[in-house]
Amino acid sequence: MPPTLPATDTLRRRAHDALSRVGAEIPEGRGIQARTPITGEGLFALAAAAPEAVEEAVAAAHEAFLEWRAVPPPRRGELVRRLGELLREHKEDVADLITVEAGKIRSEALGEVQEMIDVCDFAVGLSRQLYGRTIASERPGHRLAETWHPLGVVGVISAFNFPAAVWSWNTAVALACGDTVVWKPSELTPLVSLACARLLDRAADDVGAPAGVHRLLLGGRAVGERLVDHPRVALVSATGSTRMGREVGPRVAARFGRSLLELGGNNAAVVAPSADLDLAVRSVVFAAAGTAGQRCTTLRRLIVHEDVVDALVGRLAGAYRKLPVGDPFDASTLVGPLVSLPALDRMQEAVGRAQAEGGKVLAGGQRRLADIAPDAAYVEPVVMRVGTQTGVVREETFAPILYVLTYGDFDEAIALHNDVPQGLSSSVFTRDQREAELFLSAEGSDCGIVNVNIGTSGAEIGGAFGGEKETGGGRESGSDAWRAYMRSATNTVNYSGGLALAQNVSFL
Ligand code: UN1
Repeated sequence: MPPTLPATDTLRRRAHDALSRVGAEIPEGRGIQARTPITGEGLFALAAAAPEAVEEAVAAAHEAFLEWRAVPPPRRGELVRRLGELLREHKEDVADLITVEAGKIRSEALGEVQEMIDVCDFAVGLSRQLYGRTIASERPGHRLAETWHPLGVVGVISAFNFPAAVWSWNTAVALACGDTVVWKPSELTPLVSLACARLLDRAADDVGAPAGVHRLLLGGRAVGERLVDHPRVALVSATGSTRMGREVGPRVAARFGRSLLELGGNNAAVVAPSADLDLAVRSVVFAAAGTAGQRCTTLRRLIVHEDVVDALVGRLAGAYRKLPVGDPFDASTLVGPLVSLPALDRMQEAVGRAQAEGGKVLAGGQRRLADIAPDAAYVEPVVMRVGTQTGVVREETFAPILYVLTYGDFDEAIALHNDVPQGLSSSVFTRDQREAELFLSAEGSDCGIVNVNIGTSGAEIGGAFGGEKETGGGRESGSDAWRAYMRSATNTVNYSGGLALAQNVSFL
C-alpha cells in the first residue's frame, strides 16, 4: 500500500477539537499562521499581539507579582499542582496539538507532556524547599543568613521543537518561586501555546491565584524584542539558536537584567572499543534520528574508535535504512517531518557541504512523500562518515544528520569531542571504568550534560538542564536551577546588644 498522510482538514479538526476540550478559543485574525508540518499546509489564521501589547502584559504580570510574591511558597505550589492535574487530564489533547504543529511522533509528543507533568510535580515539592543557608558569623551574638526572594516578571521565549515542555520547565519553577510569567512562544507553534496558557489560566482560576500570573503573547520578532528590552522583565529565559542568544544576551545585560540562555547543541558521543554495540546502536539511532533530529540534545557527532568503526557504522546504516519515515500519528512511524521546507533546505545544504569537504553518505538523505505532500519536509535521516571535524561539522544543523569521525586513543577522542563551539550534551559508550570516569571528570567532556552508556537526548527533569560555551550557560528544570528565578539577600542580625564591626574594624 502506498504511504498516506492525513488530510489537512482532518488535522485542522483534530487541533480544533483538542483546543475545545482544553477550553481554549482560537483567536482568529491576522499576523500568525498556524500550520502543520504533516502536510505543510495552513490550519488557522490567528491574531498576533501588537508590539504595544507587551506593555500591557508586563504591567499585568508585574501587578500580579506584587501579590504573588507575598503568597507563602507552599500555597503557590498549589497552583502548579493544579496545572499538573489538568495536564494529566488533557495529556492526549496537548500531545495531539504537539503532533499537529511540531510533527512529533505520538510517543514523543506524549513524552513531552509527561515531562511537563514531571516538572510540575518537581516544582510542587520545590515550593517547600526554597532553602537558604545559615552561615557561621565571625562575630559573637550575630546571625548570618541567606534568604531567597521572588525575582519579578520572567519573560519566556521558547522554540518550536519543545513547544510545551520548555515553557513548563520555566513556568512551573518560576511560579513556585513567586515570579509571574509572560510567554512568547515560537510563531510555528501558536496552538500548543494557546492550550498551555488556557490550562494555566484554568488552574489559576481553580485555586484563586491572580489572573496576571501568566500572560501569553503570540507574536513575532518585534514582540520578542520588546519583551527582552522591557525594564520590568527581571529574567529573560530564552531557548533557541545561538544567533538568537547572541542578540538577546547583550540586550538584557545592557539594562542589567538577567538572562538564562539555552542555545544550540552540537552534541557528540564517543564509542570506545569495549562498548556494548547493541546498546550503542539503539541509543545512537534514537539520539540522532529521534524527533527527526530536531532536539537541541540531538546527537550530531559520533566519535568512534577505529577498531569498531566498521562494525558500528555497518549496523547503523542498516538501522537507518529501516527507519519508518512518515505520518507522525501512525503508530509505526519513528521519524516525522521536519518542521518546514526551509529546514529541509538547510539540511540538504549541510549534507552537500559535508560531501564537498570529503564526507561520504552511508545511508539516508532522500526526501520522502513529496509526491503526496509537496509542502511538507519528510526526509530520511542521514548518517555519514567525515574525515575531519571542520566546517559544517562544527555547526549545529537542526536536522537528522549524524557525522561519524574516528579516533585512536581516548585523549584524542576527548579533544575532538570538546573541539566545537557548543557544549550542551555528551555521552560515552564504554565498559572501561577508567574511560567513563575520565569522560565525566574535569578533564573530560566540557558539556553541561555528560552521560555514560546512554544517548545525549532525553534528559530527565530532575537534573539541571543546560550547557556551556555557545550553548549559553543557563540551567533550567531540576536540581538547584530554581535559584536563577529568585534573588538572594544576605542578612546579618546582631542580637549581642553591642556593636562589633566585621574584620575587627574600630570606629567610634
Ligand atoms: C530541547 O531540545 O530544547 O533532553 C530540549 C531532552 C529533552 C529536552 C530537550 N528532555 O532531549
